[in-house]
Amino acid sequence: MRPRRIPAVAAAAALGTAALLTAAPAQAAGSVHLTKIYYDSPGRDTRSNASLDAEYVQIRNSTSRPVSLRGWTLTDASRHAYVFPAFTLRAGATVTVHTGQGRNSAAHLYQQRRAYVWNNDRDRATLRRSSGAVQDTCSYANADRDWTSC
Ligand SMILES: [Ca+2]
Ligand SMILES: [Ca+2]
Repeated sequence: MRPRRIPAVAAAAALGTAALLTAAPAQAAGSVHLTKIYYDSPGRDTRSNASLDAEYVQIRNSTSRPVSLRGWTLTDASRHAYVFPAFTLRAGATVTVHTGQGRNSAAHLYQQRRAYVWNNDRDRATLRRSSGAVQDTCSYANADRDWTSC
């Protein structure tokens, strides 16, 4: 046994093994995940920038640490891809990714598109890490509604 482990063992003995085990779930890491897709922006779809920006996806960081989204991607079922710029999503924060054009801030990112990306009837959002690994997905198939929770 390495000397470094001795304090941990001593701490476990002091707290009691049960206390140590039950403490683990309370530290559940949380995740960065999709929470909402507003896929049919209010009113007629005129492709105005205001209408494009009223179409959006929200992503939340429920972990206790900031997460860099740089190089992450958000794609639809037709593989239109948005690549995140240098951006850090703070712990507990939500970022809204608008379809149209605008100026990025701590809470709002813009895909800078001139056309809609989230279909009004059905689509699927996939959030991938910079490694390409799938972080989360959110699908919908309901033209009677304008948005979905994920
Ligand atoms: Ca609409
Ligand atoms: Ca689409």
